[in-house]
Amino acid sequence: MFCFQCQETAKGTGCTIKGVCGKEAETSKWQDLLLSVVRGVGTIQHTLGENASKEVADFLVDALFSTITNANFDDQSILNKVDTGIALKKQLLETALSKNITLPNYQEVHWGGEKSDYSEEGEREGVLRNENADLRSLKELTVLGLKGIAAYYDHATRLGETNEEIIAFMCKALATITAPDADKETLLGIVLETGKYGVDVMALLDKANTEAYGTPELTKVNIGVGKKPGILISGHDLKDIEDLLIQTEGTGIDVYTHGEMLPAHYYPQLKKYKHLVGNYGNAWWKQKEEFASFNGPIVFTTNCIVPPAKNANYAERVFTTNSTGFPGWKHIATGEDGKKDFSEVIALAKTCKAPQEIETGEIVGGFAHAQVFALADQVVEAVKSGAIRKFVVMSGCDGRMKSRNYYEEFAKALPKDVVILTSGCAKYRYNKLNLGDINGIPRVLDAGQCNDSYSWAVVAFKLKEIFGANDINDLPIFFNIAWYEQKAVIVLLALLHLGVKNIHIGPTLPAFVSEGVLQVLVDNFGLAGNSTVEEDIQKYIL
Ligand code: FSO
Ligand code: SF4
Repeated sequence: MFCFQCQETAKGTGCTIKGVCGKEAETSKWQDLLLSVVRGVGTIQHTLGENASKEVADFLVDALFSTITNANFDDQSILNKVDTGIALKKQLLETALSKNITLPNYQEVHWGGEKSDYSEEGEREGVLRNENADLRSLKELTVLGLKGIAAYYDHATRLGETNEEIIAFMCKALATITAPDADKETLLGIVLETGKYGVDVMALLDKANTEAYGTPELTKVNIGVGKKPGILISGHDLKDIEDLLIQTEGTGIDVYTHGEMLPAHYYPQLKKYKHLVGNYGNAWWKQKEEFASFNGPIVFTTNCIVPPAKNANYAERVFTTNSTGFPGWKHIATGEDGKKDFSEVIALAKTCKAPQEIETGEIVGGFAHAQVFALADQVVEAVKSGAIRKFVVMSGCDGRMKSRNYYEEFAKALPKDVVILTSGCAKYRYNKLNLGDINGIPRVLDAGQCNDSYSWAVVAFKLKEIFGANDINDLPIFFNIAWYEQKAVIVLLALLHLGVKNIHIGPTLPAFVSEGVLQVLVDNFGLAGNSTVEEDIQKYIL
């Protein structure tokens, strides 16, 4: 196997025996196979020059999403997606034949899809099939960005939003990276264009979430526990938590959010449920301990699964939905009506003890763009008077690496007149530190999930307008982003597309960015890694 798509990749270069995330070599091979089918389907669809059918769009989105780090560890689930893709590819090949359309002569297009060849094809179609490091890097940057787009698109679709242009771009990008002779310039172009569709998909999801559940508002979220049994729901899919809240109403079961589901509390149409009682635990990587003490069922709606220890006491209590999966865990499918039936989860919860308390207090969030605009006068006044010196966007991911202490220490060391703008699970490093406020404006403004990084772009453009700045980069905003998986890749590409320069990413630079490509990103966008807390504060804040 060879996988280097996340920040925790082995030795900072690539996992070759087994994933640091727990992904087995066999699973990695099936994911490589699935991605080659995705490239084949995308290329043919693009060559046909027509809009993808719902089946093709659903396949591409689901397949890409399922290969995100920590999303799906279930070989059978991945292989079922391969089967679906091959069946669709055969239909598309027939369409091309009937219309006399000549298809490119790529392996991914013409491979017949015989089951007996799956293994060999999976081996052949790994990341290292591209020998040139820079071309490989650009192709991977594109596909990793597409994975992020797919995840956000999936959530938006679940709330009824679709966008043919995004799907068409996916196919175009897949066709571009499948071409064995694609040159550096073409590939760099497609990487940057991926960022444009990153902005579009985040805007689509923002619209889907706010139209369905209202505009996020300033909210205090309890981090303690109640006395009733609870269900813990993790991940990003707001439709799933809504279904769960409706079905648990009046049952005597409380619902708690975990990890990236915390922002559900900020939406009026979700926070109205009295039995949505709090947020339990921290970012994804602490789940082994926190799921053990939660005592009740856990529902994963997206990636962020950590394989449980062999003797884990919660393995029987975990359920997956959407593109996620884990061998032996129950998967709850989406019904014809787009809803899920959580009755099995609820029945199990009734037999469980209430969660064990691991902390008490509350955290404040809900500062997506509309809420920040509501405070605009206050914010502008504070900037003009000098009460706010600077904003630091510290969006992104949390993770296991010790070096991530940087972010907690950085937050603590910031002068008291600096405001942190956050989103994604990176916030768990500093959202419980009680960093205070500036004239009533909290020093940590949490917009929501990683996709809500979009809010900070909207806010930045609004500030540019208010202050009459020529360039977004002239504003007193420093971008210090933590990354872990591929949704952070699309957030980064989206920011580059919007013209944000001098973004710092850490705790390490991506292994999939080759030296040559890094140089391009440094030269054109001022992309940089972070240094020590002291140095970075000195250089970029003071
Ligand atoms: Fe992932 Fe990062 Fe959204 Fe976290 S991009 S790791 S769980 O911030 O949040 O999905
Ligand atoms: Fe390694 Fe990350 Fe790939 Fe898992 S997702 S195999 S940890 S690079």
